[in-house]
Amino acid sequence: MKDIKNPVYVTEPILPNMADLEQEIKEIFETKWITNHGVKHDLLENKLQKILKVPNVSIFNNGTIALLTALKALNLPIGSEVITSPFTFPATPHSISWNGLKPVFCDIEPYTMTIDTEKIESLITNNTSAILPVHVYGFPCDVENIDKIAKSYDLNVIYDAAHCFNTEINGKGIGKFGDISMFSFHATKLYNTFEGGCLTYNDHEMKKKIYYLRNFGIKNEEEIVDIGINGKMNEIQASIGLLNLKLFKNEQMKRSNIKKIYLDNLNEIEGIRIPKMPKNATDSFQFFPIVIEDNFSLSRDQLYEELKKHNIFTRKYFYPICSDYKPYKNIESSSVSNLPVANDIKKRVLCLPYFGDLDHEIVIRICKIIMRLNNQ
Ligand code: T4K
Repeated sequence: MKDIKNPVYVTEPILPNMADLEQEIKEIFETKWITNHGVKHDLLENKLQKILKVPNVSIFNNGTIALLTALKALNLPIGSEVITSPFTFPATPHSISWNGLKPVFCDIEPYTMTIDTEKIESLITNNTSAILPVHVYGFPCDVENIDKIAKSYDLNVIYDAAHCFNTEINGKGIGKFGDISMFSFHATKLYNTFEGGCLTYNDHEMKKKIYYLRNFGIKNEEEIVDIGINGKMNEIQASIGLLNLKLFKNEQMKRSNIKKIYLDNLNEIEGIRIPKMPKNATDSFQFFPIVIEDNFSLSRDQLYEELKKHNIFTRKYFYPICSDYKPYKNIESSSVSNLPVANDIKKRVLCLPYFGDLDHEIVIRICKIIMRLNNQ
């Protein structure tokens, strides 16, 4: 089998056409308006509102600051508990902690790897203020059940939707569920503004609150009305965002072709499970995770190392899980007995290279290597 010469990474960003970007930058240089809610910033917010099919969008300099701001905007009592998934990026529980709130980890279900809604209620106490589920890899959480639980216990719901740009559930933008959702526009995401992110929400009243929080709490030159932060997206980021809006659908189409090749070649391999998108949701094509079962010849870690020898750099998203991190490992909900599924999945999951420009020959080669390793 021919070697893969250049390293293949888990993802590659879409990039705007250089000449188009130069034109955008020229306009910015002419006006000298480079940040603080500029023309391109506002245009991007408007366009995203339509694309994401949501009533309100506020864009940010990155997804983590957006998530911090979402929690702040809801005025959750300091010291109260927020139930979340441990199977996520550090930004999720850290945003809870940075707000003076306490993360409480709930186990995940094994198929979509999102929060197990059957296990949420047993974690609710008098001190619970919110649920922060994660649509991990773009697999939607059980939004209906979460909504029911939140209503019956009067809890807020903030979704970490970092992985599901343009996902719809039953034709509805995924950002319409819960009180607030956060999308990330980081370089590693299907749609990027280099760094960036946004919040989406239904309550129009929230727009002003979030606007102030994003800009130091400044209402006008003489009034500071809230304890805000600097979460503003600058005009270069916004320009990249506007240009990448023209590219992400094509990227999704290219990734869907790559997904087909992976499915055709990996479906038959014993010991490899490929999680499926629920029928009522569209795929964002963010990641391509596989789950290594006991009857595969190698462990996930062995497979990861073997693929590296072939210049294929997969990622163990998400290993370790958040309940393993130093700041969280001693909290009660981090016990392995509370999180059996997350602790099992963290040892089995592997995200394969997945981006539009990935050569189809290389995808086939990756599959063949995996097949050969299983038959050794
Ligand atoms: N919630 C969830 C569930 C998240 O997954 C994330 C971010 C957030 C919240 C927070 O959103 P942001 O504040 O980031 O907007 C990456 C990203 O840094 C992070 O944004 C992302 N999740 C996470 C899943 O992945 P690393 O440390 O794995 O990235 P890195 O630098 O190792 O890059 C991975 C691969 O991507 C590289 O091997 C090659 C490729 N890459 C990366 C960069 C940065 C490029 O081709 N170009 C690039 O510029 O965290």
